[in-house]
Amino acid sequence: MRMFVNGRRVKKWQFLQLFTTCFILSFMVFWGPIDNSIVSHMKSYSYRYLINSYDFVNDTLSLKHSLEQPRYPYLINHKEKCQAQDVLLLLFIKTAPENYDRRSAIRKTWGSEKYVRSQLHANIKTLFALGTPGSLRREELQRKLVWEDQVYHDIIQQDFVDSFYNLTLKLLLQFSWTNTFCPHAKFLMTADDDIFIHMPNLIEYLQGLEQIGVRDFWIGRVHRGAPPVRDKSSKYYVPHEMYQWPAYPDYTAGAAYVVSSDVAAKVHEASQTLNSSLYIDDVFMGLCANKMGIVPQYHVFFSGEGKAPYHPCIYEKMMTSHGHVQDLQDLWKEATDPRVKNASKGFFGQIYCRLVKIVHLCGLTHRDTYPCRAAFV
Ligand SMILES: *[C@@H]1O[C@H](CO)[C@@H](O)[C@H](O)[C@H]1NC(C)=O
Ligand SMILES: *[C@@H]1O[C@H](CO)[C@@H](O)[C@H](O)[C@H]1NC(C)=O
Ligand SMILES: *[C@@H]1O[C@H](CO)[C@@H](O)[C@H](O)[C@H]1NC(C)=O
Ligand SMILES: CC(=O)N[C@H]1CO[C@H](CO)[C@@H](O)[C@@H]1O
Repeated sequence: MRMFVNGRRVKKWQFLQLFTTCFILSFMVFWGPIDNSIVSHMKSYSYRYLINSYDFVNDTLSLKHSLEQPRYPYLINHKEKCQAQDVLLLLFIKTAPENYDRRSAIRKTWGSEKYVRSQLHANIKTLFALGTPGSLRREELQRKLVWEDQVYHDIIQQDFVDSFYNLTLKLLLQFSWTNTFCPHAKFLMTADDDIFIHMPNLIEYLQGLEQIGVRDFWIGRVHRGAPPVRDKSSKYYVPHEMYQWPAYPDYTAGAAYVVSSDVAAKVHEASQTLNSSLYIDDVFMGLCANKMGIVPQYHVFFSGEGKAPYHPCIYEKMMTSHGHVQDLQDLWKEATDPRVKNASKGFFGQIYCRLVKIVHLCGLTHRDTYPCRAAFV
């Protein structure tokens, strides 16, 4: 790039880079000793520029040999799942052995391959990613899982203990399964089992992207310049030895994100070379992508922690919403009803929906779902 810009531009650019670096350094020096969460956010946000543009992170976290990556055998597998088919989307749902009810609700709603085929005219493959039960009722739970799989044929299980601190192993499972058994799926999505996905909206969106042959595609709710949690009492605590910088590279919330097949392949490649002891799976995925030079895109209708407001004007645009267990089936019925589109029809419908979205998304009491700017797209 630089070779093609003229001399004055180069100086200006270099000056800008120097200025930014000084600004960041001064920030780190003056604010360094003060440690509270606002400061650490501001510090990390300024640091983000460095983290995203240099590759010292991958150098430090790289393994000497890729054989060092832990490998766990499959206990339940479906090698044939993707074979000889044009697959638009491979959908991996991260679930725990005891969450039978959640899987059951997902199979009846947004995870249904049959619904997507018959109503949306697309091929998706839905799989549940699992480790082994860690509790006392281990053998009983495992037996139930095997039965469940004999009925639905949609469980992929590896021989590691299913726990929060093993989520990165589950991430490795998903990317390595995709790489081995389903590299031809146009898109890979990974989602939590307490999420709602508006399949009609998502499939329509992905079909549009497939037509233009999108590459380097990675979308979700992006965390920019997020600082590692250094508070030992937090579930997300990460010790300094595990990750030494004040910010993570930009990454998408693990609740739900989508990547194109080329990104899935690159992330898999990188995941074989990085130390996977960092147990926050979405951050680890961000490190892999960062190593391959892939940056995430923010989609305003991928939710964060919170639930989307219940309203037809929202359903018309929503992609994902977080925290749905009891209400999943009702929400599915309501949000995918074809009459939802009527609310925003015509000139007045559009004004009405704009106002509804502003009220729901831009108010002070608004919880963490879609950002205010989602009301204006
Ligand atoms: C992760 O899985 C491995 C392999 O089963 C197990 O030895 C380890 O205890 C698990 N870690 C946690 C924190 O559950
Ligand atoms: C990975 O990093 C951890 C520190 O977080 C370290 O203890 C471990 O030895 C590293 N593993 C490898 C294989 O380098
Ligand atoms: C919504 O629109 C459809 C046509 O798109 C129409 O058949 C239906 O009656 C409308 N429903 C309501 C409640 O207005
Ligand atoms: C050790 C290691 O793999 N370092 C890599 C970090 O990323 C840069 C750019 O992608 C590579 O050139 C290094 O080899």
